[in-house]
This record gives sequence, C-alpha cells and structure tokens, in this order.
Amino acid sequence: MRTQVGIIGAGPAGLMLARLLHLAGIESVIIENRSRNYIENRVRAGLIEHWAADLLTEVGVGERMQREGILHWGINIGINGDLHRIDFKVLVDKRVTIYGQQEVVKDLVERRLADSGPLLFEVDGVSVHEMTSQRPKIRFTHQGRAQEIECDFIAGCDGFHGITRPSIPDGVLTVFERDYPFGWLGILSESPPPDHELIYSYTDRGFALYTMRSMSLSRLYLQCDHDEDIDGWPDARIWSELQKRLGGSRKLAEGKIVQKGITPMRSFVVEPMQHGRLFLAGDSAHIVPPTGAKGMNLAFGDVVVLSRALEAFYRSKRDDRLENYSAACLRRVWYAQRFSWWMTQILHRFPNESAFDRRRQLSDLDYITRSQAASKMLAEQYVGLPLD
Ligand code: RFL
Ligand code: PHB
Repeated sequence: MRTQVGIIGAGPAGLMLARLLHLAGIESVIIENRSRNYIENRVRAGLIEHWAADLLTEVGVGERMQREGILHWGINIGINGDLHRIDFKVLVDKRVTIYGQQEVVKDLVERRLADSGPLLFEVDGVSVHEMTSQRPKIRFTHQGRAQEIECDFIAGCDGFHGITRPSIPDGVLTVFERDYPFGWLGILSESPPPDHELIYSYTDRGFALYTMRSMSLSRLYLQCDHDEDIDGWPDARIWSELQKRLGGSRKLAEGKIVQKGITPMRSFVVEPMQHGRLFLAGDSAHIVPPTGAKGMNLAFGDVVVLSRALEAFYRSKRDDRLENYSAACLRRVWYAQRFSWWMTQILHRFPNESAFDRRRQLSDLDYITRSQAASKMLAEQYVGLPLD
C-alpha cells in the first residue's frame, strides 16, 4: 500500500487527523489494533472544551453532539461540603460540552467510513521503519496477511501504550514526568447526577468528582490508592464514600453501576514530539491527570497543528511548519500540564502532607472561589485556550 500519511491509532487524535487531512485533500490510511466495537465502547473522557466542540462542528461531525451533548456554563467546587460555583458565562463567556469520548469516536468513525477512507481494525504486530528517510514505512499483519504501507509521513496517534514513541531511537527524546501517589476509581451509574453541573469536591476523606454523560447517567470518581484492588470496592462501599464526600451539599441518587475501573494518575511529556518523518500526537506524546479534563482536548490541538503543517507542505512545499510542529504544540501542552497538575495538587490528599499543606490547599480554594481574578484564571484554562 502507498499513502501520503500513515496514521497509527484510531482514537480521537488519529480519527480527527484523518478527517482534517481529508478536508485538505490529503490521503491517509488509519490502522488500529483493537476492534471497532472495542474503541466505540471504551469509557474515557467526557468533557469537550469550547473551541474543540466548535471544531467538531466545523469539520462536520458535531451534529449528534449538538443534539445530545449538554452545555455547561460553570462548575462547582465543593470545600468540605460547601459548594461554590465558578461562572464561566460571566467570567469568560465560554462553555464546555458534556459528551462522551466514545460518542466522539463513533461519530468520527462513521464520518471516516462515509469519506471512504481506509480504516483497518484489529491489526497486529505494528512496526515503523526508515523514519528519517523520505519514504517511511509501517508494517503490520491484517487478517493473517503481512502488509506494508509506504508513506510520506507517519502520525503516531497510538496513545500512551502505543509503539511509535518507543520506536524512536534512544537519546532523541527527553522525558518529563511525575507520578501521583493515588488513582481515581470511576463508575458509570444509571442514576441522575447530584447537580446539573460538575462538582469537584475537596474533603478530608479525599477528592471526589461528580459528573455525567446525561441527566440519567452519572459518571462519578473517587480518589483512591494508586495500587488499590477494585475487588476491595463493592458497590455499597463506593456509594457510601461518594455520599460522604459530597458532604450533604446535594442529594446523591444511587443507581445500577454499569462500569467500574481504576485510573492511575500521571503527568508525562516527551520533547520533541517528532523524529524525522514520524510525528507523535495526543497521548502518545503526553499524559495529564484527568483533574483538568484536558487529555482529549490536547489530542485535538496537536492534530490541528499537524494537519495545518502537512497542508502547507503539500500546497506549497513548505516544511518549516512541519519542522516547527513540536514547538508549536508544546506551549499548549505545557499550559495544560501545569493546569492539570495544579488542579490535582490543590484538590487531593497526599500521603505525606503536613497540616501546613492542607491549610495551603484550603487557602488556594478559598482564593479561587472568592477572587474574581483567580476564578477567571481557572475559568479561562478550564474552558480551553483557543488555538493560535
Ligand atoms: P487514545 O484514545 O488512547 O487512542 C490511541 C489508539 O491507538 C490504538 N493503538 C494502536 N493502534 C495500532 N497499533 C498499535 N500498536 C496501537 N497501540 C494502541 C489504541 O487502541 C487506541 O484506539 O489516544 P488519543 O487519540 O491521543 O486520545 C487521548 C484521549 O483518549 C485521552 O487523553 C483522554 O481520554 C483523557 N481523559 C480526558 N480527556 C479530556 O479531554 N476530558 C476528560 O474529561 C477526560 N477524562 C480521560 C478522562 C482519561 C481517563 N482515563 C481512563 C485514562 C477520564 C479518564 C478516567
Ligand atoms: C468525565 O466526564 O469523565 C470527566 C470530566 C471532568 C474531569 C475528568 C473526567 O475533570
């Protein structure tokens, strides 16, 4: 096979990149190692920044999101049971959209198939070759047959556990990372959320987040130990802890738990996000803890930059934008890293924290809920900084 851009991974990054390239008249092939059913049902992110929701609409995949997504013009911060609202409408006149990542993936897959663009599921043994040549190659097996795609460029959109980042030779990438000594236990429950907007709840028992996929399906998270065994969390214990961490500020209806899992928390960036003609985008290049709701949005940001650079290359043979890809992404990436780290560190309990640390967190929370300048700083970053 021969194509202009070989895309590894059909997550938000790979699928959006393929759509943007299609609109620019650039061919691509996407390969994905999971099944269509698997990627369309994987429960992950649920919050889309202002500009990213506009992007989905502009590229022609926003129709169902506009019907089924829920617009939020603010969030609540709970401080030991006292709720404080941060009003995005008043502060920055922007909103976020609640719409599941797997719904975004379904819409993008459907669009890709309507575009008649190649999208191969359940590929195996993927490897990349000759990254620094003019004709990099992707090898893999599909339906039992060995295949090779010869490309002009390769986009590594294969997530944090993918193969593209580790294929870059030693010494090229610098890693910046931080692990957090806790995780999030997340559930999906067939019950209404406690509020029509999100509640980020700081409590002496640890952090909890109350969000939703719809007004009858709640997505609820509890801070837990990083090595916690899910079997130690029967449903009754989860509900009891969620009730306590809401601190009576709202009524929490309990329902049937339809999904349950533990997510580790990590901050991670590699620099640069490119090597020769291989470009990393989304989680393959960086991970944020979910507290700031930035991961999927960052993935979209990267592929917008990459598609513009590829368009400049094919339209006018300019490679300066490709050369500058990493630098152009990293400013946004680091803003999101800092924001996600900051939200994480003001809201969670840490194993070796002192009484001083707890007072400092409370003071930070008090400041962001009382000072207009501070709440505007939070709002501006939460709804997402626009792309340049
Ligand atoms: P993905 O979604 O991981 O997609 C990568 C795809 O590549 C495939 N793959 C391969 N394909 C071919 N060959 C290989 N060798 C391959 N190896 C892997 C995978 O099967 C997969 O289909 O990465 P992408 O596209 O960069 O998208 C990133 C987002 O998925 C991620 O950042 C977000 O889910 C993070 N995140 C959130 N982001 C938000 O913007 N808002 C949120 O509210 C939010 N909440 C969350 C989150 C992530 C969470 N978890 C579970 C990590 C909440 C949670 C709990
Ligand atoms: C989610 O809807 O899953 C979600 C929302 C906000 C976050 C993290 C996760 O900060």
